[in-house]
Amino acid sequence: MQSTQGLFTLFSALSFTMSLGCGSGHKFKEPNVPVETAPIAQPEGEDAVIDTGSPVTDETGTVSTVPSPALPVVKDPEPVACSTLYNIPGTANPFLAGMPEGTEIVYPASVDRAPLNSPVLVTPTDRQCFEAGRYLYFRVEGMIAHGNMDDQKSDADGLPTAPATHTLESVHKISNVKAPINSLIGIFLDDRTPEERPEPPATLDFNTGNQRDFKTLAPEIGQIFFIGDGKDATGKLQGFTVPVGTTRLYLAIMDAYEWNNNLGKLSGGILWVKP
Ligand SMILES: [Ca+2]
Ligand SMILES: [Ca+2]
Repeated sequence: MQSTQGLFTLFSALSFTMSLGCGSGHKFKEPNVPVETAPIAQPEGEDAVIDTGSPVTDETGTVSTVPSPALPVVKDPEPVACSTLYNIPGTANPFLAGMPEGTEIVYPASVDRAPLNSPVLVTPTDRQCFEAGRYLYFRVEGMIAHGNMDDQKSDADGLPTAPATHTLESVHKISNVKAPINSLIGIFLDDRTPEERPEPPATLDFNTGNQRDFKTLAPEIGQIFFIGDGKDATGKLQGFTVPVGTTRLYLAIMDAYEWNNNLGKLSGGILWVKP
């Protein structure tokens, strides 16, 4: 009988222990794990720190002077294409971005019209590359001329000796911009036409070398920004942050007025670091 009682006591103790762990009212709570918000890697960025084998203290407090084996160098991932190939004619006027066919911008000598002078809408191959906060990069090739003279030609960085701004300033509530003539410029839009926005964003200024030599740039919806050849003075790709609400990206050419007489074209694609 005593051994039966002993077993009963043991069983009761086990049941009590299990009820503490699994009984109702003691639901297991997941620990709060922060969602990883790792920044998107910069292209061609600094390599990971190389282990130089500096002294390491072990659990016993002994300092080891034996060099630890060198860690492999981890390179940041290279950006890859996130759009179909685009072609931007010199006649692409950024102030017609998102505007319907038939829209006109009247300059003293002639008129720019949509869609003939509309900027180029970039089609992403993956919608995720237009997610807010993501960095886009640009691959750009070609030559542009802001008029029909040979000495008006340049690459996508534009003519640094010819700083420009739109003579009509902000149009359709798209911001004005200051940038070298001929340079590649861009504008993010949401689903609204630009005119539905309450105010045009501030005018960004890229007319000095320093102003163009940013590592990253975060333009607003409806705010024209300089892209140039997409690289800084050291040849490194510049990152452009996608603003909240973006559904469209237009690319155009910098001029002061009258895009319809421009020559040449730029081509390329947008890039991203695939998550
Ligand atoms: Ca550049
Ligand atoms: Ca022109």
